Amino acid sequence: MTKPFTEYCFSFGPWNIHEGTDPFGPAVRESFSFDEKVEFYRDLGFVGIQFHDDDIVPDIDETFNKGGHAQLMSRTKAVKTQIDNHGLTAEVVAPRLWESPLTIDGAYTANSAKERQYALERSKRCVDIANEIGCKNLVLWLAREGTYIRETKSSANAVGYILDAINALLDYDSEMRILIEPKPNEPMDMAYIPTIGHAIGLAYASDAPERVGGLIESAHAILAGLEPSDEMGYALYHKKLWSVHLNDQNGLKFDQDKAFGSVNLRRAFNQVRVLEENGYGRNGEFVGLDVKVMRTQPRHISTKHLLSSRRTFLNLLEKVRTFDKKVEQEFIAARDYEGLDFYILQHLLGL
Ligand code: GLO
Ligand code: MG
Repeated sequence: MTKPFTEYCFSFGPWNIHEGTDPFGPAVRESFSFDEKVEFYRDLGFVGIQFHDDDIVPDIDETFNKGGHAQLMSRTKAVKTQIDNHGLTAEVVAPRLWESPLTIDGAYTANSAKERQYALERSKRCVDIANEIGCKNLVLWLAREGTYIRETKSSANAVGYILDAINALLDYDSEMRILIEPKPNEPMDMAYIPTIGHAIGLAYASDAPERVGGLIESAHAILAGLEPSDEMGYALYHKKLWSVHLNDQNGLKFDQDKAFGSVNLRRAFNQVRVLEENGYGRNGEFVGLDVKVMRTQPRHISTKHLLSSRRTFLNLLEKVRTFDKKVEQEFIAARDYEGLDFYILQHLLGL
């Protein structure tokens, strides 16, 4: 008999503990160093780290130009020892392709061939770093693959460029998996891969469909005007939901990354429900959070959003597991969806 599933593993990224900078104002809290952040994970109930390549090797391009591949690997080895010592795992590594002066016009879809080449080389270095840190999941958040005005690029060619990059990475390492994290806008006006359907289309078109999947962030789905739990269900059906970034979003505005469930508890309940009912986590998938703390929060209590998002997930998991399926089925059989609607609200309110 298979063992009942009892424990989800949680992850977050170092950027989720931050200084409060926004487009209109500077930092309001002193930074925590990476060494300090690593100390927080276990205490907050997390075992996985979502990395960017340059979280592991700061100033990655300069380091590579000066010390070459060996320098990247020696720094990565040191971080591997450090996280091992804390009992932590690298869940994913993502090339940060949106900060370099060479990715101003996009990375894989830049109009300049030289810039596209940089994006690919940087991604290959990221694969090397992922391997060295013991991780087989490469996340591609395609931040600048899109346009501010349509006429600057060809959307059809852009899809081809992204696919070429994915194929080149699949070929570069025959074990690495690629997780595409779609987002419809921000920083771009319009992104080329806005939803999980677009991402999964690319996966099937790639040279190794079994190694290309997706990562769904709640806020990104909401910004696309979609229901995050249905986006998750779509990817789960295709066996391509390999990570999630749970958070919340209050309407169609900038990407807020609010604490999970803090805007719409029922929407959060439905995300936990679709994950739990479709076996998410049973093959080692992490419950990732991508949440920002409010700018107002004093530094010494600027990790509460992580603690509370994780607890909200677990509280809602309890709600999913204690939901009376028999009653649910009775309402469905009678087509009494009004009755079911109210029953759910009562359940969520603990009544
Ligand atoms: C931004 C994205 C970003 C990614 C991260 C991982 O909107 O959600 O935070 O998740 O860079 O690649
Ligand atoms: Mg994210």
